[in-house]
Amino acid sequence: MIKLHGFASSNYYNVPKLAMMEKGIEFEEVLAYTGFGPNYKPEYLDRTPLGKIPALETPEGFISESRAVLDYIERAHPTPSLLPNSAFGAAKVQELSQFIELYFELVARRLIPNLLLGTPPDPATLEEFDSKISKATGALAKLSDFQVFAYGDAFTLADIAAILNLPVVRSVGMKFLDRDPLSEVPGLDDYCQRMEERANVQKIRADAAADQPQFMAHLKALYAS
Ligand SMILES: N[C@@H](CCC(=O)N[C@@H](CS)C(=O)NCC(=O)O)C(=O)O
Repeated sequence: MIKLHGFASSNYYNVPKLAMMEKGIEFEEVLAYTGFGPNYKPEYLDRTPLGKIPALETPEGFISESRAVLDYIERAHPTPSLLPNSAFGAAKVQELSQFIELYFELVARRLIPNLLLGTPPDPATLEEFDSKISKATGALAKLSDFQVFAYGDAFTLADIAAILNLPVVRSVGMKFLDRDPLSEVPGLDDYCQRMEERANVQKIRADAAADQPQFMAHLKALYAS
């Protein structure tokens, strides 16, 4: 059986997890936190070379990088597909997914340590977050109107990217700028509400909430040693 290594409060871990749940693939979850090295599961560096979560264990070996993991899942288990049939549609879904990851998630990620630890962010980093997110927010409406799904008339990888990566942008904005930087995106609030009603998304959220205390305890123990 396929094994997914990582932890439930990681958004990147949840990308292949949600994809496999939506496809009805059976898989085993193997708990592994970040911080692989001399003090914690050093063997993982042979499985996920930069020590990133997630890693997918397949009968042929390990795959890291969520984008590659998704590609494997889609090819190994083509139905139900999480990509439109047409070449153009599939590319548009990948375009939107990559847009969200590069211009939202990776920008917000720099402030996640502040969010987790409750420390004040570096003012220059916060200013950069504000200006980059406001530019990306204006552009997002050109890629999706967020009517029904993020792209087209079915649930796709673009929905997975949106559901799992946009909330952290909101959390960073609310915490450090006192406003939701995504509130102006037409259709997005209703779309997010609809997506949160999906059973698999609710399971992802519940698992993430349940993992949070253990993840924080892991970080404390790892970085205190
Ligand atoms: N590009 C990677 C990013 C994965 C990533 O950054 N995962 C986080 C957990 S949410 C992580 O492993 N952080 C620890 C680190 O970067 O050393 C992917 O798409 O899988």
